[in-house]
Amino acid sequence: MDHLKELIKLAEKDFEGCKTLTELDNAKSKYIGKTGPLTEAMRGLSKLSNEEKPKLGALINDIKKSIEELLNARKDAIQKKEMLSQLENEYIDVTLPGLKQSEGSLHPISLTMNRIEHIFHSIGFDMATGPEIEDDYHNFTALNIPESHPARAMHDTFYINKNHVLRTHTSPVQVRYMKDNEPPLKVISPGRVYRVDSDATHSPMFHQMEGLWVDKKVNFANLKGVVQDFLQKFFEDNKLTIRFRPSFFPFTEPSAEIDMSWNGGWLEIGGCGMVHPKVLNQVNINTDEFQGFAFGLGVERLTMLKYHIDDLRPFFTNDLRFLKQFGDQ
Ligand code: 2U9
Repeated sequence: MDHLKELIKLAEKDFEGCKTLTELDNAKSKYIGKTGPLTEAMRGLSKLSNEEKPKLGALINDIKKSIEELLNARKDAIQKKEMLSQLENEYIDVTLPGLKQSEGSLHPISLTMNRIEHIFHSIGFDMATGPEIEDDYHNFTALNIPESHPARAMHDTFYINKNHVLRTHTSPVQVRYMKDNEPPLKVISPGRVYRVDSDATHSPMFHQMEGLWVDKKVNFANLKGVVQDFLQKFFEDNKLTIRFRPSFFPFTEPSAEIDMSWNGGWLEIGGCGMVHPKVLNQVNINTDEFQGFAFGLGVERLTMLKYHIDDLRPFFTNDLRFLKQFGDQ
């Protein structure tokens, strides 16, 4: 009997040492499991006299009850502790402001391209795109830049192979457009272009937008009107004026650089001219009937002026601190 009473103390000590419910479950089977000492003692009752049987039987039941009480108490304690640590570790401060779902934002160059497309669409221009890998014919020959013409060297071309280049301008898109569409036509071609050039103010990949209007009587005055109208809308400044400075491009004649009024002075912003008759002939447009003008603007340049950015490099380094500033536009 003393031996059985000892079990209560042993179990209490054992249960105290259990840190988890699994440990406690393992400890429990040592005392009140099917092979535990109490079950064994119960089986042994049959060997006892009728007088001893009920006494020992009652004692075994009492011990079992005490051990079960200890077990339940320990179980409660462990569960409480687990709950407290869970509350502590998985604490949520419901008064904290919610985390903002980040939506990303458009790249400033994309914003400018969208603005350009929107403005030209509103004055009746279609938009055309084309391949960035071009053949020699569409990038050069059709634009009155034949083989060995010095302008080819001027363009600092990336060659893919003998006959293919990364387009040095978006003009080949307009060559293709004129082949596929009958005049009159009004089209812009914004897109990536490539030149072997890399320093603080030049990137080997940059963006251009070119415009082309071919009709029976379009002239230099219309060209000036379209470019000025676009720039006024783009910079949201209806006092902005432009001026032309004579220049040379193989694909336009006459040709001019475009300057716009800026901070009390003039700033070069692009080039333009009347499309060279040789270019129109290449795409079977009758130059007795039709003439056209074309212009080209640098998209990075427009973006830098619009958003007051004084360095070209952040456009290409993908630093989120820079890009995030254009989030809500
Ligand atoms: C066709 C015929 C003629 C497009 C033109 C320019 C002048 C020009 C520059 C502006 C800034 C390139 O990105 S930039 O450095 N472009 O100066 N572009 S005339 O003339 C064309 C286009 C297509 C069929």
